[in-house]
Amino acid sequence: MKLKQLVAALGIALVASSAAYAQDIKPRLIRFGYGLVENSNQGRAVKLFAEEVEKASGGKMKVRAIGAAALGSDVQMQQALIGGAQEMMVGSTATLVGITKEMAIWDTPFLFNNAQEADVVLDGPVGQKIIDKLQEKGLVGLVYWENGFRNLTNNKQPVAKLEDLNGIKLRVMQNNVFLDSFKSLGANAVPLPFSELFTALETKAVDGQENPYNTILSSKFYEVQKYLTVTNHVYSPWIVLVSKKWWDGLSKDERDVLANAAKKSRDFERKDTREEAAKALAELKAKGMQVNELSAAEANRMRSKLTQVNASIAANVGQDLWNEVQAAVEKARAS
Ligand code: TK8
Repeated sequence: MKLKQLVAALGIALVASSAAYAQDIKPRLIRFGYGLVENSNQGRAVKLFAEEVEKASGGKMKVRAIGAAALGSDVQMQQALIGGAQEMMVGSTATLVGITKEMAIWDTPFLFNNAQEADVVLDGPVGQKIIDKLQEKGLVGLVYWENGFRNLTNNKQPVAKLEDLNGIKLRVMQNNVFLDSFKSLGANAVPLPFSELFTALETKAVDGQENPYNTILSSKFYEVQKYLTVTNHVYSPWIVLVSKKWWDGLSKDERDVLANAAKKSRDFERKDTREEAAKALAELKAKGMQVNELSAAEANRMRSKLTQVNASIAANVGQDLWNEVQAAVEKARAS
């Protein structure tokens, strides 16, 4: 490097670092809780978020990532955020419905045909509108991540037709839409936090559950579940949340650091999740799971049963919001 270039490079470095220095950022410790294990799509994205926050804050803001529900279930962590005892978390929108009823819109069976539609709608105006509803409850939502399309597993028998679900004790998320949906299919639906699920399957307290391939793999459900039925019955988002109590005390620069890192983590997470999902089914088969697809006729029977919950979702979230989401999906589908 010539001297002139060196001087120029040093100058740029100096300007860049003084810009970082001028930022209004204090030392902060962020306890970030999540439900899955570290070696999962969720764990990897939390790690990336932590790295981005540290980098952008010049090491002042530190994220302590705490997985495997060590800080509690989704519902317990939400309460800790509201009370200000924990700063951040990521979890299913479905477990938030008790706090913000509008979140139930994302539980609509077969709302999205593919992940691209989900991205457009979740990241668009109506997705933001629903995120904004969290504020009055003491939560700030930053971004939606992909949990994914949910599929059914159980340990009793292959589910090839609707009647095969009769009497199967099926764990569902703590959410009335899921409870009603699976009751209407004839299953004996039992709400349980995710943190208790593996043990419940292992001890046969429940026979089955439903989650995306990624989770069935990372949570090792294949060790305690024999049958997997490809149902893709709903697309589940995750949402990255911040305690509003804590957020209100942050500077604009600090909030920007978190918001930018959250967007980076979202893009990373969706890509990672989709790559993993594309390989996960083959891996689950290799681990010994018996996988079946539904015939078109049976898939339709299940679909028409499941979509019977639509009217009650619309009533709960409000007809206007329901219509707005439907319109956004149609627009995304047409584009
Ligand atoms: C993880 C949960 C999980 C969800 C569930 O905390 O409970 O089945 O799919 O991802 O949010």
